[in-house]
Amino acid sequence: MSEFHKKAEECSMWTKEAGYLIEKARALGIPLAWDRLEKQSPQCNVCEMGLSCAKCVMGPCRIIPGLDRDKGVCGAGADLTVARNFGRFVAGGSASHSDHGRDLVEVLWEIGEGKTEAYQIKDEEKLRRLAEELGTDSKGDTKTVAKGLAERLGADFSSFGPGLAFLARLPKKRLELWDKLGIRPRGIDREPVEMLHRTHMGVDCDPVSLCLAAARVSLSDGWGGSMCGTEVSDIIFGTPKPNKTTVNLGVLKKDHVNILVHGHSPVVSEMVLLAAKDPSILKAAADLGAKGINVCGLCCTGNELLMRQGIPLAGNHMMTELTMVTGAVDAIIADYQCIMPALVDVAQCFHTKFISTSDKGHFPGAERFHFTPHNAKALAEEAVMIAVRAFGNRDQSKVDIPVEPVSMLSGFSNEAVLGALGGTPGPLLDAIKAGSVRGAVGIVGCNNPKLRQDECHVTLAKELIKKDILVLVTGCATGAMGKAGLLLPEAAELAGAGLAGVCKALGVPPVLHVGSCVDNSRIIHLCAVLANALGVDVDQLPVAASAPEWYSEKAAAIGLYAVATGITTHLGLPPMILGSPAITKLALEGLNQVLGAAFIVERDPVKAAQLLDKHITSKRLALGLSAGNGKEAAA
Ligand code: XCC
Ligand code: SF4
Repeated sequence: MSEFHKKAEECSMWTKEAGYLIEKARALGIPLAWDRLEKQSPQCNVCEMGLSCAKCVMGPCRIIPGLDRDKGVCGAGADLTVARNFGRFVAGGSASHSDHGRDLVEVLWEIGEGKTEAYQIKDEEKLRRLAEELGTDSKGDTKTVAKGLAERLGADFSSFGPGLAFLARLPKKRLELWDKLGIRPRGIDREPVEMLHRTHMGVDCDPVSLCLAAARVSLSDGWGGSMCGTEVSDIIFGTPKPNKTTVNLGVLKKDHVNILVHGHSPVVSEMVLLAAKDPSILKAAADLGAKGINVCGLCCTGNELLMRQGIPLAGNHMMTELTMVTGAVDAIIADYQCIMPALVDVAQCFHTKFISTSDKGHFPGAERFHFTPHNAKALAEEAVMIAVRAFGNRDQSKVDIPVEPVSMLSGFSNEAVLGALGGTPGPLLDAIKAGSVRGAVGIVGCNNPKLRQDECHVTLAKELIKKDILVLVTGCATGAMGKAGLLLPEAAELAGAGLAGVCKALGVPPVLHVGSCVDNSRIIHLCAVLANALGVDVDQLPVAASAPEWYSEKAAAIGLYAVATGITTHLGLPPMILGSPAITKLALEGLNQVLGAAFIVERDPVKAAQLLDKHITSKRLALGLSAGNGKEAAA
């Protein structure tokens, strides 16, 4: 047994390469997230329950009913404290996605104004199609159409616009329900700001009202900011088409300059990719002995490049620190979100340069650039040159890339999926009706060091496809599925007979990669398309969502907008709401009566798959369809 395999075997981590690199980091005295988690443990139980509050300086308060501390100084009890905390948590996630979406709309506007040369319209057809859908000029010259569309979407961020443009995609019944509940989102910026206001001491003191407001905030993200992010990114950088690429740490190349792009925005990473093809920069790399410049992705900006350009994915959230422990990473170029501040410290233990690119995301100790649509090209070239020079300082004797890359397919935009089916949702609906595809589950999101890395993602997906449930995957779940080989057509072998047959006929995997975190908007859009085609509301579809290893505020926003859209959502870990039995009950049961969907919390992925299967079966039966997958007898 090789040294690598021995160490990996001994290690308790899920992925072998992670185990190996964690050991290596420990030997070098470099602390990682798992070590810091250990030092933080046991974590504060009051915070975990959502019962601590530091929203004013009469506090901080800990609400501990059993200990005769049932109210904060202001008089807020457990339910209100949990609701206020959860509202702000969701507002944080929504604001992050939506501010990212805004960046794309701004670039589109700059293109329309003729103010940037660096960015162009790659998908003119989608530009015009969207302009027509949203009722802006779709016939003029490209710039006019781009400007008109950008201004229409820009108006959705304010409070005085005509109302969120993409809401027209929803079934009428869902919009009527939102109006009845008062949760139709009004402005993309307005909703999170209003949540900050509502949760100030002495504003909204009704926990249920706050929970409904949180749902409205999340909808401004899913049907607003995130959808802008996805649709406009497609217009500027191209709508994804199926492409073959690779995933895993093994995508790093010992004889190349290795650049990892990290964060979320394609605005920067697409420019880095272009700069890495510049002949003069390639020559500079060759002069230092490099065979080329290898740009790979991390996290969601990695997913963006994977979807559109087939750029290999080096890893997901919990792999980000470890990439540098290979000694092979020359630079990490990062924009915003999910970039652990620890990365700068780890980089300093190696020759790796850490470069930050967003004016919103400062990382002390990093080389700091401020990318704008005007300087993007020049700055990307400068950043890539920093990586090239770092390659010159790399100690090749210390390079240690412990695994080989794994092949995968990416690029399953809704356009690509429906296009492959002849342009209409009909064939997909037929497969669902026939029971060969019994339903679909979107597995989204992060890793969390509290869980065995990737295990929940992979186990859940395998269990679901076995039951003829198609899986759509986004964000950091992608790295997990890819490494496990589930993003290849051959994985159809692991699926039930019905799903396997469909996958083989179409040559697609049973787990389809549909993009980054903001691209969960593709999933809710597809659900709306299917519901409209069937003439039902979204909550009647045999679909569900799952975030088995989630960690971030954004994941909470995604989960909530999925539920508010009518899609029951599984979470591997509970949000910090357990301190309020009333709100917990609302989340797990009550929402079913209100929205036709609710949360399921289950840490064990096998049990979670059973619960999701049960949910899908009940939706099928309610639609008058067979349970499918040989379940008729049981049903
Ligand atoms: Fe972040 Fe989007 Fe989560 Fe990954 S998956 S850890 S949010 S990068 Ni969206
Ligand atoms: Fe305490 Fe109320 Fe202030 Fe929160 S808002 S810190 S519960 S006094």
